Amino acid sequence: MTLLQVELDDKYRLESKRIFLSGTQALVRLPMLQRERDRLQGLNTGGFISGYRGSPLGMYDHALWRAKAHLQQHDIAFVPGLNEDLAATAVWGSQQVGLFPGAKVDGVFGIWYGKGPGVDRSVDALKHANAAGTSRNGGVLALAGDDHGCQSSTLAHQSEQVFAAALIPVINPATLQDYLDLGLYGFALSRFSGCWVGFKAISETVESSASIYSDPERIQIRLPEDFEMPPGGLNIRWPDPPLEAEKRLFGPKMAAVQAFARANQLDRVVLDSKPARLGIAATGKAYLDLRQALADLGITDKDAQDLGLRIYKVAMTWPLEESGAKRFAEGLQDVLVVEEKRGFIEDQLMRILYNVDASRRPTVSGKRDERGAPLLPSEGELTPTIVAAALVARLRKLGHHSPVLEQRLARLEAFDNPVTTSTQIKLARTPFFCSGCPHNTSTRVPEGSRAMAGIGCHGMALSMPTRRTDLISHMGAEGVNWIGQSPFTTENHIFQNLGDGTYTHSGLLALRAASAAGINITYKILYNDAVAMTGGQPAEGAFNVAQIAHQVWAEGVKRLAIVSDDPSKYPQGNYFPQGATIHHRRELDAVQRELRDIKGLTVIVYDQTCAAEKRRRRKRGLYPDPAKRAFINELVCEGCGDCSQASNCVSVPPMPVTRML
Ligand SMILES: Cc1ncc(C[n+]2csc(CCOP(=O)(O)OP(=O)(O)O)c2C)c(N)n1
Repeated sequence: MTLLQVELDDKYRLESKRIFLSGTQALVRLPMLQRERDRLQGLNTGGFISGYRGSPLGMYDHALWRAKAHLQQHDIAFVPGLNEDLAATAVWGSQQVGLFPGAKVDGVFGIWYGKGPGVDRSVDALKHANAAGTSRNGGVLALAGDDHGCQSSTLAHQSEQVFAAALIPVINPATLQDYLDLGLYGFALSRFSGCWVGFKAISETVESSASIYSDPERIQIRLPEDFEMPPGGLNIRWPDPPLEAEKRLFGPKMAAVQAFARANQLDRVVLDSKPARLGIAATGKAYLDLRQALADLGITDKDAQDLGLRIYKVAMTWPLEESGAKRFAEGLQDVLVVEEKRGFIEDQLMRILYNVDASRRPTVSGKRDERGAPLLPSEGELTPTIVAAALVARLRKLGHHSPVLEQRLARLEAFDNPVTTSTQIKLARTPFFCSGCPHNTSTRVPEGSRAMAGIGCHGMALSMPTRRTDLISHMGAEGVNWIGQSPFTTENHIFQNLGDGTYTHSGLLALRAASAAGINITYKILYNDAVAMTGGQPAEGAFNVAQIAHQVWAEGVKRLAIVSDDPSKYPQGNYFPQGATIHHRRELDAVQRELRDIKGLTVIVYDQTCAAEKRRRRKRGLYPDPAKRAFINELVCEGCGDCSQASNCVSVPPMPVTRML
């Protein structure tokens, strides 16, 4: 047997039909597939991608940069946004191509991406763009990186309700194959209905890898035959009075979404029984939890049919397609909705079924059962065992008492929640700065002061008692809570940490707000020359320290200090604003003591490159190796641990005394 010729780039070569890739890579492949489909249909389209990084879509930009040549071949432009809402506006712009003469393409399909809080902060842009609509040969997918488990966020996120508030239909894919298939359906839905289409990307899926089929012709898209397109269509136009846009959105655009989902059966019964009595509707990752729960309970498809189960895999979670939902519920006694976070499908299903003849209407449970008792939690994440418990409870309610199922469930639950004894040690693995991280030094505050944290790696100071750093806000509002606190406290002053990535994204405005409000605050702009927490991307525009210094100077700072590990590197002359002073980091404490006593807005720009970035750059020969290295002399070390404390560095542990004796 000859081995297959396999190359790393196969995932982006359209000739390869079965490919192994990660979720992030699938989202890079998707627009290429769309371009290829268009080409096969004689359409000369282009693609436009913009958004802002943040887990679980933290590495999407990296993957897009790496695939640059492939994207270019497919006429796809990637322009990272300065922040999410500006990126959304740029993608809106991609739909405006063709409104005026000069268009070089038949249409531009767009992808917007953002982490959950990025969706939140972009709602104004999303509402405007969705009301305006997409172009006929364009279409937009809005990727929402939702961190359901709050693994890397300040809040757990779910974007469905936000999209629905903007009347943006939502697709919730369960697998990587769904990413490609439903992604293509999503573009088609967007073109047909004139709506943007929300597309969920949660860590479990986007960070997984799979071998999937990728073929531009795999999906056969049907245009609805039972929908009458209004004169003038549903796509973007200009001029477009707001109330007409609203009428179009509420009326025919929403109807078109339903018609498209109906014609293409986006939501499908994937398992049925004759007769069926318990229906389970599930979506996204929760659908996989359900399948795992069935497997863990030892329920095969045949057993499921004997039990009278019907499973409905919902792909478009909003607006829930009504005819399919009614067909699914027909003849059932009971419906269980399995979805992660707040109930979303459940409420819609209740509404859809409410007016169905009461004698033919099943009870619906999900987050709660029919008596209002909690069933599936909204908080945290679901697990197959949690779903298994809900399933067994519903079967019990239908009169199916199976000792075997109960026993299996008890085993699963025991496995999930092992008994803890008092002798067990509870270990928490808290995050910490990398060795050599500038935040080890920069986040110190002088005796008698405290600091507030911001979004970014430096936020880890929150868990370090020596840093006297408490409270955090969302990205771009750093320090602004002090405007509301300071009039009512005897505390005179606060330090506020702000990463250079966040400063560029939105933080400059927070600083302006502090200046306008006249509060006593010292911003510490932590210039580590990287958006470190999301993977070391450059901040958009790549401002250097001097540019930032001039920008904040113009905001009316009362005192500006530049602190660096190497102050000698700056050019002489008017490199920094006239009033700025330059210091070695050894002087940080003294500088902070001075600035905290000055009334109004003061700023320190702390300049030291991210340690992980230095390592990366050194490997590529782009950063000098240090000429000087520090060692602990074991012969004279007394193991007091002072150096460990002072450096705050995880690589500088005290010497064990026994070794020295
Ligand atoms: C609105 C929003 N978008 C994206 C993120 C994801 N995010 C978390 S930390 C971070 C980077 C912060 O970088 P920087 O301010 O430079 O601080 P550093 O990590 O370098 O210390 C980003 C983009 C977020 N939390 N909120």
